[in-house]
Amino acid sequence: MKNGLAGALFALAAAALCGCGPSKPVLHLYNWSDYVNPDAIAQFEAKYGCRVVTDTFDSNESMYAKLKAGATGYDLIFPSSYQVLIMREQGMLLKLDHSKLPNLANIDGDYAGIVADPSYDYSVPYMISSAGIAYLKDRVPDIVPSWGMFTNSAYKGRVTMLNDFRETIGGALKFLGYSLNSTNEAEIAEATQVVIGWKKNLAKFENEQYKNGVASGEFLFALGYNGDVGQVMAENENVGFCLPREGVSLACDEMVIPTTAKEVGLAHAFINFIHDPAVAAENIAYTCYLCPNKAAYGKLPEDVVKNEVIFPPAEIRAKSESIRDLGAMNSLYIKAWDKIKAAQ
Ligand code: N2P
Repeated sequence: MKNGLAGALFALAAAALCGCGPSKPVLHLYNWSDYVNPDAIAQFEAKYGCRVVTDTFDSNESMYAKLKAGATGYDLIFPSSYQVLIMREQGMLLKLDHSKLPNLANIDGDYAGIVADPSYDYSVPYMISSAGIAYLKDRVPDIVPSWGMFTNSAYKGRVTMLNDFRETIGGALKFLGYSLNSTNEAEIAEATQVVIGWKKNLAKFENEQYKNGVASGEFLFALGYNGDVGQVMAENENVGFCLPREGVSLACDEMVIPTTAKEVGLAHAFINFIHDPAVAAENIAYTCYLCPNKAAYGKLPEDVVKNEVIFPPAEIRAKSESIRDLGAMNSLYIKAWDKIKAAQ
């Protein structure tokens, strides 16, 4: 009895010393990198008395492959709309409880055409993104807002494109005047030859290092995601960004709860928190991506509202498309990508 009491006191004292009381719940996110304002995460942790741990992926396909290989332990995942539909179809997603998501009312219905499901049954839009050209202003004075830039051999070996078959082959399809969701074999074959030509000018296909690579001058221009480039531009005025005039991909990355999630309540709380107007406004300003939350727009500083990296001009939007799941026809792109990767 005496020993028991002493032991308990010792344990209490030890806990007080190391600061570890009863352990906090942990919300596990599986997200793209540099995609959430760190202050928002800190605010969420304080509000809900939890910790948020983030694992990152650099393409829908690598995320999906990891889940299919058996990775569990994630409470909230951020796939693009076309990938959401594949995961939903396969029963990988939990139906959302709208009673826990009052902020759904703030979502901007203008993007209903590109989200996976405008009734938000299994997915809630997070950010709209597009891929365009990041470049160094002083080193690429002849920059042209066109996919044709990748054909220019003057910058051979100092250029990168996304290691993402829908984005990069999609760019070649737009360059040729076709849909980036084409399922026409002849069009995809033509686009494959275009990318094989581009590859001769590239240092590599890559999804994350281009940010610092362009800023440091290692790469002179790169196909990259608008917000990531916007974040670099905020620190380095020699970095520019343009959207190819032939049109680009407009992606909506969405928040989904996998059926294997443990912290389902916290995951709902996070989705709702992200669509709080003040949180959404600060998240847009920090990430340079567009959270489609109409209640947030009025809270944005003027320079953010005018930032064309975040809000693409209407004429480009009109020529752009969202990447769609092509079902069995996806294999055409997978085969094309294999051919591109094997080409010298
Ligand atoms: C964030 C990249 C997100 C855009 N680093 C991908 N749709």
